[in-house]
Amino acid sequence: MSEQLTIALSKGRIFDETLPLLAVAGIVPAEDPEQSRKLIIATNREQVRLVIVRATDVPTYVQYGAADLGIAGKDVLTEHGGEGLYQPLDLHIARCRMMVAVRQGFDYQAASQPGRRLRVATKYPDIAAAHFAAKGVHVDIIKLYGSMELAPLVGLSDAIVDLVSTGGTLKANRLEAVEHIADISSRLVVNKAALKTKYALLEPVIQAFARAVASDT
Ligand code: PRT
Ligand code: MG
Repeated sequence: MSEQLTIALSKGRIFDETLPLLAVAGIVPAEDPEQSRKLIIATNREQVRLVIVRATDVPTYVQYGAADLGIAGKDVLTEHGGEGLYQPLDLHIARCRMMVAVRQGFDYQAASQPGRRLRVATKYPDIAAAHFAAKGVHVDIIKLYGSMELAPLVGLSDAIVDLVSTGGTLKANRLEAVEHIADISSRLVVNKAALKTKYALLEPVIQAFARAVASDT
């Protein structure tokens, strides 16, 4: 049996922005995951297949070797911890910013003074906790799985820690960004064991991605 290369990707912006990079590596998916219900997608190359998973699950599939490589946001990777993963490349795709945001007019300065406790809703409890700990601000973190923007509007939290790209979602919900935590982009992640055992298959793909990124920046 010939060796297989399995690439973990999430649907949506990461898949869309990865297509041109895959093309440089000579890999073209046989189907569009937005149109198909299939979770395993073949490509033009017999040895290469894609698995379509939730963005937050990409590092887990790669960590356990269910996928040899994958593409995941720095936000997701930081929260996962990166165990078992080699991260050779910043792909500069799916770029956005991790921000603290509050209701427009909310006195964030006063609410984050020493002696106060700030309630923060987020999908990123580790990133949020580390950010406020470094500032010496006491926080209660409320873990959510989506639509963080709603939390301050209905009194669930004082602030949110979330990703901002155009700023349109904050604006539509009368929220404002008050602090920048980190610039975010997506990274190539590779299973550390696969890097050794499947080096001949993996190396050209990693090199092609590196070329595509270099020609784009
Ligand atoms: O959507 P789903 O719940 O399935 O999973 P997901 O949200 O984790 O996946 P997806 O595909 O939406 O995001 C995948 C990755 O894209 C994230 O892990 C980020 O690294 C990156 N990325 C880049 C973003 C954004 N930009 C972004 N704007 N991820 C999410 N957003 C959301 C943000 O959370 C907020 O709700 O878009 C909204 C803000 O957008 P603007 O343009 O209104 O500011
Ligand atoms: Mg999303």
